[in-house]
Amino acid sequence: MIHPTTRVLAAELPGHVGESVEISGWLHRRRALKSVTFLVIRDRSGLAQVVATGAGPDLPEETVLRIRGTVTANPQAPAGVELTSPTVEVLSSLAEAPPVGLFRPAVEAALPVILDGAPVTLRHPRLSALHRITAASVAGFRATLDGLDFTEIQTPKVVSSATESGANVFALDWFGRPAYLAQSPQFFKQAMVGVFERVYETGPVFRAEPHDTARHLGQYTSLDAELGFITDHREVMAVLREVAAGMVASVAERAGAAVDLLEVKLPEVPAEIPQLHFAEAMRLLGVDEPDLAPAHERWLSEWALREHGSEFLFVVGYPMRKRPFYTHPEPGRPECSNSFDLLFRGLELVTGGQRLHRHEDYLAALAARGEPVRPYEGYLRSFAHGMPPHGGFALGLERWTARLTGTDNIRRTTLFPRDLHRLTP
Ligand code: AMO
Repeated sequence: MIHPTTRVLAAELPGHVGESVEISGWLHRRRALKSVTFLVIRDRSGLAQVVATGAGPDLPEETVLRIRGTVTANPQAPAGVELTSPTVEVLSSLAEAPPVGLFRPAVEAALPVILDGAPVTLRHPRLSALHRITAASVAGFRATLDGLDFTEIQTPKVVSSATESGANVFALDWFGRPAYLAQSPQFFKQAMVGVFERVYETGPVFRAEPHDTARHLGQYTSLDAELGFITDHREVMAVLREVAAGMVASVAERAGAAVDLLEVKLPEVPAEIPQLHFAEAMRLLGVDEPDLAPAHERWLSEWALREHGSEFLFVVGYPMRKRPFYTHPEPGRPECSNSFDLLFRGLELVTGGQRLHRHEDYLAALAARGEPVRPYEGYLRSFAHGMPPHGGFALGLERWTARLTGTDNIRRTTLFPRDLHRLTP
């Protein structure tokens, strides 16, 4: 049973004018004027203003307090109310001052200072707002797929073979046997199509990514979906369109205050997201490469906005040689694949496509790449026992929030980033 609490949240104060109430939170800001002292208290719902006569308690910011006082209307106060005649109780005092002024409207500290001090710096309303948007996005991902009859799964993060490519795996010792941190839930989500037809997973994945860029992490959160009985990759793209729209709607609904605080301009997700074949993209870009460079992604996003008024663009038909072995080729054009990337505001956000589904096609694909079958035996069992045509996608959560909010580096949309240089806090 939840014990009844007398605590009132900052955001609830306007409903309690004239009453004596108790609030609790962190001392966000203390400002002593000649005859009054203002204490701004921060809790999970927002900020509350407390006015004490005289000097008031002399406490450093971030002290944890419980305050009883009278809710008094004051048009000049935030939300039109403040707490007067307060009695202040210290729940926890500080051993150390915060590394940045959490009460300042903007966070001016450099990124390493913010990341080093994450347990404290993330308390800044502008920084926590990013993560509230992330939480609302995940809720939207789940709600959309639940609505489409998908089943949520959880799969191992320690695996016996690489799932994406051999190069960027973290190796570890698993009771004396070689093992790897999972680069994706790819094999498991495909196998579970054989059980549930439609599955999704949200969880950490690991890439031993040697790139020191603003869009790569060693650990990130992958939002994965996979579905069976498709005609081809276009059905997967249609599901992804619903997911993107559901995530945007959920952010508007569940994280409205964060959206307002950060002045986020939420995108329109077109009923049909425009798409471009990889070969056509190369022609437009005037280059001939096996993959899109970051500058190409930015250029193509601008093109989509200009030509189609869309902040989202599907690029389809990537060359098979640049896609993993499980990728389904494009019928009649075997050098291209039934796969896609979704670009959003200049960045690759999602990869997906149709997969091979026949056992013999997997054996042929591995042989063609000179890969042994043995490490994939567990994976291949699904196909030996009958799998429908299927496909799916994975969306990088930190990239999503970064592009949604116009944040320059995905380390800012990660609570505790893990990269080439960072293993703490
Ligand atoms: P892929 O490897 O393209 O596809 O990854 C999918 C999406 O994950 C994000 N991403 C990253 N984000 C942060 N740091 C990284 N190092 C990083 N690497 C990738 C990107 C990318 O679009 N199994 C396939 C998906 C599928 O086909 O279902 C896969 O993992 O947003």
